[in-house]
Amino acid sequence: MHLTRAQCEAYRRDGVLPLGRVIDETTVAVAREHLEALRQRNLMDNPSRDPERRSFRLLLVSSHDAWFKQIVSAPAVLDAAESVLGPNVQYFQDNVFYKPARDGAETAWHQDNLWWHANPPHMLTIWVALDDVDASNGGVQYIPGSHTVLIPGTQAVNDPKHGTYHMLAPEQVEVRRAVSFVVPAGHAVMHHCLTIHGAPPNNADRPRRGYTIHLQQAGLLKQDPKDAPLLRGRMPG
Ligand SMILES: O=C(O)CCC(=O)C(=O)O
Repeated sequence: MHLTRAQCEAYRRDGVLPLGRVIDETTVAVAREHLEALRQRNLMDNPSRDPERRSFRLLLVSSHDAWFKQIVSAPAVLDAAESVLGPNVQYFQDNVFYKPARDGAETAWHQDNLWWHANPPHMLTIWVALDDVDASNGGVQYIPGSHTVLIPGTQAVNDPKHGTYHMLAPEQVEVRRAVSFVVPAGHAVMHHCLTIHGAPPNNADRPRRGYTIHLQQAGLLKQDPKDAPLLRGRMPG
């Protein structure tokens, strides 16, 4: 189902919108099995800067396991994206952020367009919970209305896989304005590529697995459709 006018307005105003359920419980259960198989294959890295805490990450999940393409193309995912990006929707990436129980690391505050350089910034993320997620197990926090401008970060991160980049230091963020959501497994939250977001550590006794689908208005990043397939509508030009 496409978003209502009120939901579209809320997304345009806040840069973040809870979507409700996007995949059913059976699909969640199978997704967990597939993720575990990927982890057993040692495909996930752990970019945590804290030696005491872990944060398993895998980029381009569906290129390692094509089963995930069915989540990327789930009608509720594409309907939500189409409602705000327009009729032509193209894949960009799908990633997983797996914070284990008790020692899951934080995600520093950042804006996704730091890496994507989308201009105009017509890209978004649909963050799909594969566990019941809330503030206690490291639910993502967002700063509503922060999606108007890219802020140069001051916190250098040396990512073993992706080199050095600068995320936002907490003092650069209006942390007291942060919002987070209760996101049951199979539900999702959508955010704009400039919305400031981050996540606290997972100190709970249950894991926090988030599967992220990153989508663009078709043709925006000039990628080869072999790597970034069109999911709805047509390519421009
Ligand atoms: O799940 C997380 O901790 C990070 C997710 C994220 O950065 C994103 O969805 O863009």
